[in-house]
Amino acid sequence: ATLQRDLRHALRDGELRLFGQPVVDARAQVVGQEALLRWQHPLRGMVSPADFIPVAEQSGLILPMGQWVLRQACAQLAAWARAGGERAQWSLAVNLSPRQLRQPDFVDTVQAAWREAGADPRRLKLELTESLLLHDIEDTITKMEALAAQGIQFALDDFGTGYSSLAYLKRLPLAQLKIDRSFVRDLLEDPNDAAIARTILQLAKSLEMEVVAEGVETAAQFEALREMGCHLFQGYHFGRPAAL
Ligand code: G
Ligand code: G
Ligand code: MN
Ligand code: NA
Repeated sequence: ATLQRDLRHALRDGELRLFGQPVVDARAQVVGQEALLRWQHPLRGMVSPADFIPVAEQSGLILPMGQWVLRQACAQLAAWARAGGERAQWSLAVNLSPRQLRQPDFVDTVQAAWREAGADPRRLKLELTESLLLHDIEDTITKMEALAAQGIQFALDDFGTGYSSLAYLKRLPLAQLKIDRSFVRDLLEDPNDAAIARTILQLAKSLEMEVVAEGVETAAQFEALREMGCHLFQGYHFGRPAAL
């Protein structure tokens, strides 16, 4: 309850921060960032979203908070574009809660965010989790298609841990699957995890989607995934979440 009250203040008093974690290609060159929310609490210190997102979801605060993240991310994209150089080419991925997508005005909200910031929507990625597929799938597809028509790309986060039906996977306008880090962790020791990673890569290839391997912590994991044909990577081996 105090967390919920504090969270309301956090939004009002500007205690939220947007961190970023690099996404790299097969040459380990940075091609973008994933935006990760942080809460700089005056007494508790840096609070992880794992602790406050569930509270925000329950209270509905996730909606104004998610809107803040979207605006902040679009402002960051516009700033990179103005600065020029390699950053101007970077994409920025934003994590969405299923509740945000269920808002009737979600498409308009996202469009307003990139328009008002002057960001290129083709650099904006939206990350969804499979739990989203539990809700009105037709409505979800309609909204995703409207945003995809603006140039925005979608990624399915934590892939392999949820409820994805392959029938739905084919119907969603997804640009990327993100292999959950639980499969990457023991990739070199556990043949089952290696088989899952290979299967996701094959599936993505036939569906013409990109794959991002998450949670890459060692050069050996990077090498193994590259040999499997993975093109995009994220993890502590390349960079930890840091202030954007
Ligand atoms: O950054 P960290 O590992 O602490 O993130 C924990 C979880 O919080 C991850 O599942 C991540 O996707 C989620 N998360 C981070 N930032 C956001 C955000 O802006 N919105 C939502 N809905 N989830 C986020
Ligand atoms: O659920 P999602 O994939 O959005 O979660 C992203 C979070 O995963 C990041 O905020 C970060 O804290 C965590 N993360 C990123 N890279 C690594 C990694 O290499 N190892 C571990 N253990 N966690 C990571
Ligand atoms: Mn994510
Ligand atoms: Na993930």
